[in-house]
Amino acid sequence: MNANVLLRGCDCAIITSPAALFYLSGFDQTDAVIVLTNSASYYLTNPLYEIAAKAAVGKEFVVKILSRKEIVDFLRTVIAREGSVGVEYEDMTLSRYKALFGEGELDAKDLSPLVAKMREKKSDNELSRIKTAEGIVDKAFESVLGLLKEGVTERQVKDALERKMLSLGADGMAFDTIVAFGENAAMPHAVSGARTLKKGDCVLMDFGAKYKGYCSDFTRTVCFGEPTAKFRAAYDVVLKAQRAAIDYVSSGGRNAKEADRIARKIVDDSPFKGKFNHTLGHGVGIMIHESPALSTLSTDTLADGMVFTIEPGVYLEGEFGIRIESLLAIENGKLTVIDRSDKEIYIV
Ligand SMILES: [Mn+2]
Repeated sequence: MNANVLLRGCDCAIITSPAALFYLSGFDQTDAVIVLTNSASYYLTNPLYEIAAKAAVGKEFVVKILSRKEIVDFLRTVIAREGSVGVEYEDMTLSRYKALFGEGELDAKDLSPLVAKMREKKSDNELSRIKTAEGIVDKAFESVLGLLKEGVTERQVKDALERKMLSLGADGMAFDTIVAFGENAAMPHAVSGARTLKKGDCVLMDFGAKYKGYCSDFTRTVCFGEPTAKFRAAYDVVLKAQRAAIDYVSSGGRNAKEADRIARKIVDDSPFKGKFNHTLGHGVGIMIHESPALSTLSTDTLADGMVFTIEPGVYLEGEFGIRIESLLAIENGKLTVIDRSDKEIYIV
């Protein structure tokens, strides 16, 4: 899908979200704006980025170096000249909208759903960057297991993981790394802190690298010392739920809502009913969370070129949390599991 799709419902598309700027031009930075019309495509940016933008932005764009005020003036002129205009509702602020369109009724079309669709199916080049990013996390995971010793803090393990990802070639983190011990792992998005590791704790690690603009996403939960029977039972349920959802997609199942239902039913038919309290998965690309959605409300169909996670979990307040996350791609009709690390219960 190329940029022209954005002009299907309007004469002029104003693109402002960093993900769409990067997707369309290969270069994003704060304050840049892409303007697409049927006759020309512009990349507007300020003098701070003149040299970088001219080097990085694709040849199909006319790069214009303008002050912030001149960018607004330029956009107002284009808006006045073109018939209908589209903007990204999910990115445009009200103050910017009013500066461009005045105080009248909202009449710009919403391009956000189209922008999400446009980015949903990955090219070979995009897929290869995502695979490289996931290869980095696989290696970082393996390297950090040796650090799990009594008394180490969540924060120390997090720092080690991030240093390892950078040394393996990551350009940065795809999101804030989560390392959570024991009862802290019951919070799906725990913040890593000074909690020290004790015998019997679970260790949940959810992290991702960014490589050439693309994200990876990975979660494993390991045990430090012998786990309880309850933990083992919960781990088995999560792993079974993940395998069932992956089997469904790999055998040609393409309904994202059904994948969620299959995994959730396994948890809900177990003693851990209701303890899988988030969606099954999400698309991954330039952004860590993007289309498609694998959830109870999803209307998405999983199709060729899509990259997405399958990450069921079980979370017991005050006790432990377990999540196992894989990154998957559909390539030429076949499902590829991109992460390679083992998923069987692992006791350090
Ligand atoms: Mn994820």
